[in-house]
Amino acid sequence: MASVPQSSPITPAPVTDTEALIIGAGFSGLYQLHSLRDRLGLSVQVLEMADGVGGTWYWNRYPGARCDSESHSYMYYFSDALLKEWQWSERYPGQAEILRYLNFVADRLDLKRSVRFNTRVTGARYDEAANRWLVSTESGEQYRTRYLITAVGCLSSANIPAIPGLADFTGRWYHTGQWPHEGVDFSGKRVGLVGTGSTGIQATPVIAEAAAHLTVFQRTPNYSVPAHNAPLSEGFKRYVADNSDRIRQVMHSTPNGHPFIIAQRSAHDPSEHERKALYESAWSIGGLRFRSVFRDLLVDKAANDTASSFLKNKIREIVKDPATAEKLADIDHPFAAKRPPIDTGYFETFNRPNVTLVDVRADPIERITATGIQTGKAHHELDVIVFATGFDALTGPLKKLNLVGRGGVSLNALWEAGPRSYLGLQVSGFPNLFTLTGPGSPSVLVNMPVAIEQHVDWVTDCIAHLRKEGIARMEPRPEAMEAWSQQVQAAADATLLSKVPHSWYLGANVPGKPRVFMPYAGGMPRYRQICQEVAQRGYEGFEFSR
Ligand code: NA7
Repeated sequence: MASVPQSSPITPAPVTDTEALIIGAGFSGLYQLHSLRDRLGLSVQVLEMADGVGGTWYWNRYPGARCDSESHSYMYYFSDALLKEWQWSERYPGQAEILRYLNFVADRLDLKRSVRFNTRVTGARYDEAANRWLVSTESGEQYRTRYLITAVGCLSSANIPAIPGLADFTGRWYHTGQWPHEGVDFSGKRVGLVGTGSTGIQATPVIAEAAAHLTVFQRTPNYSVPAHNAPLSEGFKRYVADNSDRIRQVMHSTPNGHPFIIAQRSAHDPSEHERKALYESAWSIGGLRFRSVFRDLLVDKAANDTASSFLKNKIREIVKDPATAEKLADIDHPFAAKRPPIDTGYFETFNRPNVTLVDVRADPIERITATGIQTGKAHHELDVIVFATGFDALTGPLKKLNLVGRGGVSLNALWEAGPRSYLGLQVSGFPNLFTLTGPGSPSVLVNMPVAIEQHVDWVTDCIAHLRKEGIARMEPRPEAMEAWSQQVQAAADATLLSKVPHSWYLGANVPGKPRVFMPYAGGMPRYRQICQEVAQRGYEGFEFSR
């Protein structure tokens, strides 16, 4: 019999005090750290569960991982010095280059000394009497902070589908958002890839090159526009270096924060012949710019139909087998009403002899077996399964933090019917908690660094204001939060975005998740203006206490 241990005195874990605590060391956490520590002079602790900086770009190392924003817009614009010192190599930055960039910034601004790596936050509770947040970590550390800032990203909680039998699979399986650092050797392997969102569309051509055979399991077919990725010319690099003010100004003026202007014309304006020529030209330029060819593609279904039929015809032109082409082109939602992917040879990949497409909407996956995937009609023998099945977007990463606010109310309980926030920045009942790129802010609908810089600058100015005025506590009034939630819904309803029932913007990709449109679709300039006006009117809608 094991001896009963003598009762030993329980030593409470020492508590580390800090003025601000930031969770996450990706794009937003790093800039927030710099702003609070180096501009306002606060003591700041960042907690990061990875062993390096990078956030999304630390985890998403799957084959073909690349940003869909053009490289010269996917960087910080707050510092001319940083802008001058960095040059991208390609039109779209690959994962490894983005990670190098974020490490460059972190080193250049000496940020890593304020980051505790390999530290997963497991809970944070607001202590009302002390007006402090108590943050605990997986390894039992405790932190006490006045300001708690979540910088956990929007797409960082992997959605691994609960398909029966996964535990029986004798091969290897991976989720694209948790990719092994050493990579995966596909040579000689029969690979199954589940999911045809942006990630699946990026990974398919690269895996097909390496694997013996690739079977793509498609539930919802998707549009895709060629990225036309290429090394940047010296001329373009010079243009970027000489025009950063102009590029910043364009990014700040467009609804999606990208460095291109949306045309003023309607898709109904030109003749059919001219419209086709405009789409052809946009197709040859490629990328997310395709959307900017007409102003009304996201608000007018008939206008959108012209784009979607052009893109479906492109699929039929590219894919040689008519049955496969039909499965790929059988798209049931308006173009760009779900996140529009861009690709490098995606549709062309289905012309390879070693690639098969399985339509799991017509023939659903029933289970995973020891040796593959069983659909209703066939068993697909596989050595490796890749889940490109996306994320529990926006709310998933926040829910994992187990935040408990005033009166012991948990955020997870409060958001059971869907997220509610004021400006996507704060939640009523959670004083001094700021949620960078949180649900209710433009976040994933915008080129992320633009959204992040706006949020961080607003939060930094706000904290400076609280300190200057001697305000101890800030949180939104419940009625301001309710009104903003209605504005978020109204902004989505004014577009085609909220009309797609199977979109992750609505939470539809995660079984049981409430269907609430999460990001603010009113555009970044409008959002920026609203936030500015709120601050100028003495932080209208927020409650302060001393
Ligand atoms: P997405 O866009 O959510 O795509 C996930 C894909 O996986 C999509 O095709 C899903 O089909 C599919 N999926 C999810 N669960 C299943 C199951 N159970 N069976 C079959 N297929 C499934 O995630 P991504 O990683 O591609 O992109 C996320 C964002 O990252 C992207 O938008 C960019 O902003 C960067 P569905 O459409 O739900 O029918």
